[in-house]
Amino acid sequence: MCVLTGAGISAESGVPTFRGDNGLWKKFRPEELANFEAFIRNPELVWEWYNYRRQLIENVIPNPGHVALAQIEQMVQEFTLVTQNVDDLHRRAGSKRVLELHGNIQRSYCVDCGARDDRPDFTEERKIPRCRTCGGLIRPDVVWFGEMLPQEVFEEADAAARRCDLFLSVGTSSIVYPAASLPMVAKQSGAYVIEVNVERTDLSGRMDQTLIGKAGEILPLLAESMISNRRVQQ
Ligand code: BV8
Ligand code: ZN
Repeated sequence: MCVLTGAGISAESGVPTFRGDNGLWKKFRPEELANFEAFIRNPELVWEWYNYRRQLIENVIPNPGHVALAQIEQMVQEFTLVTQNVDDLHRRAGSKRVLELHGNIQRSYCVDCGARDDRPDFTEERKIPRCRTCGGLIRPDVVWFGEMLPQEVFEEADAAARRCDLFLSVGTSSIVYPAASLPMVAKQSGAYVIEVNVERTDLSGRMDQTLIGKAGEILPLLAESMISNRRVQQ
């Protein structure tokens, strides 16, 4: 079983999605913020946006959708969780193994020497954190548009999609590639592909099933039915 999640699974925790009505991209467009050139051009603005999101994420908790996936991980032998989210909520919900395709907002590194710098906040350094080793610019450890995904992580996600028999695509608009290629990679490899979303997406027509509803409501039902199934088998 392989599950791909997007911003929609964190929506019920209070984390705005990217493209929804109150979406993160509403105020700014991805091109203005989530790319390296924008960062070099205006590091203050980009850090302002990431600090805002870090603070927001610090004050939210995982929701029943995250918890359900952590429960399902315990019950399914071959289970791989792949996320596009950078909010760390799957790990905080108890998921043991999370493939983070787009990095993690809690981590940062130096653009010059690559040194990790996971200080919780950089307020003491005004707005632009500098590397303590070489004085280079510190950036969030997330994958921006035009940047390669962490190669091993994506290869592991791709392999999991190819070998699974059930693929869930949860809370993603299926717009951003190469993450959005995974559901069809799974389908072409013979998996049954189910989408969980509050609305249809570009890929809905190619899914085996689209369950319209909130991840925080649908995933706990799936987990409960798996738990009661196990009780019946014992
Ligand atoms: C790449 C991290 C190879 C940062 C993000 C030109 C040059 C280079 C590449 C491209 C190019 N043109 C296009 C591309 C490819 C590009 C791309 O896909 N662009 C799109 C916009 C067309 N991809 C890339 O650049 C990737 N790299 O291709 O490298 C390469 C390299 C060089 C040259 C050529 C090729 C890198 C992409 C990663 C970008 N980083 N985030 C950060 O977070 O700040 S993307 C961002 O979008 C997030 O990661 C997010 O996860 C992701 C996808 O969005 P979603 O998660 O789906 O969120 P969204 O708001 O869109 O949707 C939420 C969904 O949830 C909705 O459907 C909603 O209905 C639903 N929902 C809401 N509530 C609920 C719910 N569902 C269930 N329950 C609910 N309660
Ligand atoms: Zn450095």
